[in-house]
Amino acid sequence: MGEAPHFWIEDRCVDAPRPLRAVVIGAGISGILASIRLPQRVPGLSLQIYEKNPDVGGTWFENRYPGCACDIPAHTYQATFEPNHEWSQFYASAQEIHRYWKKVVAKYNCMRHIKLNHKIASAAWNEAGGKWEVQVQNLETGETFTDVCDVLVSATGALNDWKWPQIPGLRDFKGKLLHSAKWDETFDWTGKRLAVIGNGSSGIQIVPAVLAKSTHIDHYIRGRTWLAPTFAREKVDQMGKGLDNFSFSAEDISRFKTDPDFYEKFRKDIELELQSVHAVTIKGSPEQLGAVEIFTENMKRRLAGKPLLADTLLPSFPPVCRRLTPGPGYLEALTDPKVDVITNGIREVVSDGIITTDGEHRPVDAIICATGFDTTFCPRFPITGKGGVDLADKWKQVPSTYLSLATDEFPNYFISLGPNSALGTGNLLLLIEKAIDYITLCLAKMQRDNIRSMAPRPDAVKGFVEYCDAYFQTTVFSLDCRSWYKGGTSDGRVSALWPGSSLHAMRVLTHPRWEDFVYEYVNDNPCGWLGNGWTLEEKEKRVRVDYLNKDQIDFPPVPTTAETEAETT
Ligand code: N01
Repeated sequence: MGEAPHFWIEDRCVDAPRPLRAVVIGAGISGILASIRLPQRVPGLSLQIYEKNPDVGGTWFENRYPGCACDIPAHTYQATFEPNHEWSQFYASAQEIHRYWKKVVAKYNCMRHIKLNHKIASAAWNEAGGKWEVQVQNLETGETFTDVCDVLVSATGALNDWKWPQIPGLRDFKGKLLHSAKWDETFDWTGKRLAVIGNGSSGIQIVPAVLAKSTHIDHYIRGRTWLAPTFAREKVDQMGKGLDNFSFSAEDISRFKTDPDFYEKFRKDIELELQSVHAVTIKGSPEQLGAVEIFTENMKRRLAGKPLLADTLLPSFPPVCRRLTPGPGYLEALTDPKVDVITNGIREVVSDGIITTDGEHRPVDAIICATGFDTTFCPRFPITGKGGVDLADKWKQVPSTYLSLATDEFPNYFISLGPNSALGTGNLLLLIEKAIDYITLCLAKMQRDNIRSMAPRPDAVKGFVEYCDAYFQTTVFSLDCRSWYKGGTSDGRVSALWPGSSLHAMRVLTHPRWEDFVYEYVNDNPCGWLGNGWTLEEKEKRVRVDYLNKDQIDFPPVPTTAETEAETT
């Protein structure tokens, strides 16, 4: 007698989808897209999305600081399948973006999958059961319960964990203390002296927005930064009288709504421009070297009111090393007599203001910290994978992933906007859509192939980490500038960005390389995917032969006589 067979016939049809339950953490843009795409493409999926906030929208719900807007053109910052014909501004405000995503949620009835005011306390992989056990806290009742699921998707966003800056005495300040990401909307800065700390993308939006009503602004900038010329400048100018201070006129919006060709052309022209600048990220490229000249000229022109400021602001590091923003109105605001740009370091905060390292004391009524987020990718709740390995420990030195989407030792765990997923140039929303698409493909494979668990192979993770490190050496991101791309350091590892262009990411994520994963099968049966020799249609007595429909046959091209003759001569 030979060995006993290592497989057996499963009681399932070959095309019966394996029942799956997925939990998604967060209902920002990633979570909303997951709530649409996962049920669309994964048959019979049981899906639950938990959102800690009382509303959907993530970043665009939470960030309410004055001037908060998207510094990427609105027509390229929307879902591909849900073009908005009503954007009122070239750079849409946070409120308008939030309204857009609320509309998407209503249209696709996403709320049937979303529970608001629910926060994840912990998640642990149960190896024996092949399930995630997720502790969820209902923030309204305080009750905690366990949700058991096959697949866990983290859609918490990379820029969500805001933090106070490490400045001595900050808590001793007796005036109003604010953080850009935790804005107090009752705060009225009319007639107040303000300190704005930080010149990242948030500080750059806040300064011009608070200028008019305040009496004075001390703008503390620790490092220099490049400001980009406006994206699609020609397009903006072509809107002629329509684009006043980046707002579309009623006529423009009416044309967007009634003239589909005009809308499509506008949208694609801007997308094309956004997707055509990757070369500027490469060290020493003509585009990178040219950018220095173009950006310098542009910044000097905008700083004409206080020309000496150019010496204070123009960086020695190359453009794009830190995140680039056009910052409409920012440089112009710095030239206002009401604004002082202070480059001396902050020594301490005292009860009525700020003292810099040169000993100067500047009293203010309010301090606005536009000082950013914790971008170390350390998970905000305990999450343990195979053998109890803790993700926070695993990622302490290097947040290692496979394509930013998953990591070894964490089966059935997927991430949208994980480490090495952000973009220095290009279209981030497209990339989020692609990441969600990739996750749907993985879930569909698990259903089809009767897979209990899948995780990237350790060597695939190692390979991606090494690829990232080698790739970034060719780019300006690895040069000497302090940036959240490098976890807030000047010389650290580039842990936030995708290693390539936005179009490169699209191509990579379109076709999963299934050989880069390890699999375990339901019942440990490696042939379970073959089922019991039946299809569902046969079992349910509803056999169809639609495969003979003309639209389902892949007719091969027939060579023309000329082509045939050319081949034979
Ligand atoms: O944060 P940041 P952010 N003392 O980390 C300074 C996205 N976003 O909130 O450069 C003094 O970029 C710090 O100084 P330095 C976007 O991806 C998008 O502005 O480290 N200063 C820096 O100037 C963006 O990149 C939009 O020397 C201190 C600033 O604070 C990301 O969010 C709009 C300090 C922090 O800059 C983060 O931007 C806004 C200290 N102790 C944001 N600590 C869109 O429009 C920190 N700083 C899409």
